[in-house]
Amino acid sequence: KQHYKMLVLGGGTGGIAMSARMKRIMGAENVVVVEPSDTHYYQPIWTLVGAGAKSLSTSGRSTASVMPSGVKWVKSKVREINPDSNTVYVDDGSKITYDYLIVALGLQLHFEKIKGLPEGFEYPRIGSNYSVQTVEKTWKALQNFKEGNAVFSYPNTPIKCGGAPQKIMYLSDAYLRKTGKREKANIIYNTSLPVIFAVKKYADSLWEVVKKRDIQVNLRQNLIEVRPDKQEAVFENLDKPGETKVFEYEMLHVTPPMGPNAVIKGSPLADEAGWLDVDKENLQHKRYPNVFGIGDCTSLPTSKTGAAVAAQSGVLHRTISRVLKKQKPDKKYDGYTSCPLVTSYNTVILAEFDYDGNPLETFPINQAKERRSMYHMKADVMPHLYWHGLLRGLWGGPEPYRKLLHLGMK
Ligand code: FAD
Ligand code: UQ1
Repeated sequence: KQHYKMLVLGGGTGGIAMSARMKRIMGAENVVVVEPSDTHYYQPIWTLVGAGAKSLSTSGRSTASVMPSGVKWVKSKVREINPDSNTVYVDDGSKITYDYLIVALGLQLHFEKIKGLPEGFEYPRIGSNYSVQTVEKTWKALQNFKEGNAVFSYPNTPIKCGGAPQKIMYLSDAYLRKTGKREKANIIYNTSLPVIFAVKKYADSLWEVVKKRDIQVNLRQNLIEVRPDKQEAVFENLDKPGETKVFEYEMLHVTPPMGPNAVIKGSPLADEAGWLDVDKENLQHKRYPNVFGIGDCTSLPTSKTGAAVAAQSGVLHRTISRVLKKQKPDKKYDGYTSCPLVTSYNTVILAEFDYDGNPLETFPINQAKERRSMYHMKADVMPHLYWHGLLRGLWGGPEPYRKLLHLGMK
């Protein structure tokens, strides 16, 4: 029988960051992490891998190397969570009991909800930056582009990193310009959303970018089928049920539908939609006070990103410290999230905002402008901040720096 004071489910961004922090509070011997994967991926760099600006191998490190030393790693999948008996059942047949539970299981990709996928990825000219298996196919499709439509989709579900479906489009545009093929290309962004970006300040800038680059944006278009043998993508018009449109493509980038982790969805921890039902300010579960959540698996009504996980990790650290001392949580998460909108091989619009969609910018400059400095931050600084800061429980988001940098500015 295995019993731990602190059980962490998932060894992705949130799970590793929190296990490092929990080790600091209670000692490594009291912490266990359940994670089936041998490799831990820094997913944000896949945007640049899909565009040939970074290699896939730079995105992964062994899970063993990111696990805080002394913390127990159970290399298996969680099968069932029973919060009424503080028990988790694992795929290898064992059961683990806990005093406190942190759920960091991420979300699930649903390529299979698009007719013709995932089998369609066996054909060329189609890729997706959203999975390790398909991200290099994006780069192949881009390199093989000769002439025709380059089509980019955005699904009709919540997704992680809401900007990523269009970042690869701007990079593709830049690549085709660099290689002299842009004149033979129609670049088409078909999004399920009624807007180009959820926050108006950045949406205004992005509309300028698409206008300047001659990119076609079609709102409320949802990818429902891929016919890879004919290089056709079928979209439904979400405002006119039953109306579909077929786009021939020379290149297709798919952002798959996403949804809650099935293990959470099938447990008493889920809200109606299947997300982990946590308090939006202190990240404690709404019905089970010894359960906490972080990241993409949660019901937190903000855009799902690693930057959000960073800010959440600082708040959750504080919440759990207080709960362990039988005190009330006091630190509040404001919904901070960030999306470095890569608009070319050397420019980024750095979107940062809170629950209310109000910009919450770290630097005292207008971040809605395309900037080289912010590209450098995304491509070269962020990976270090991730591996050596966030994963070691040392980076709780940029809030202190924002406050410092804005001192005397207002
Ligand atoms: P994850 O890091 O996905 O971890 C979930 C973990 O749970 C995984 O390790 C998985 O193996 C494990 N797991 C799943 N099911 C089980 C189970 N049954 N049992 C045990 N373990 C399980 N964020 C940014 O901040 N900036 C960006 O620029 C950015 N760009 C992105 C671009 C792309 C293409 C993608 C895909 C993501 C991007 N993100 C970005 C988002 C960011 O990577 C995620 O929001 C972040 O990793 C979420 O962390 P998490 O811990 O919630 O989930
Ligand atoms: C961030 O904190 C973070 O986590 C390490 C990211 O994930 C990769 C980000 O993309 C961003 C933009 C931030 C925010 C950090 C700063 C310095 C603005």
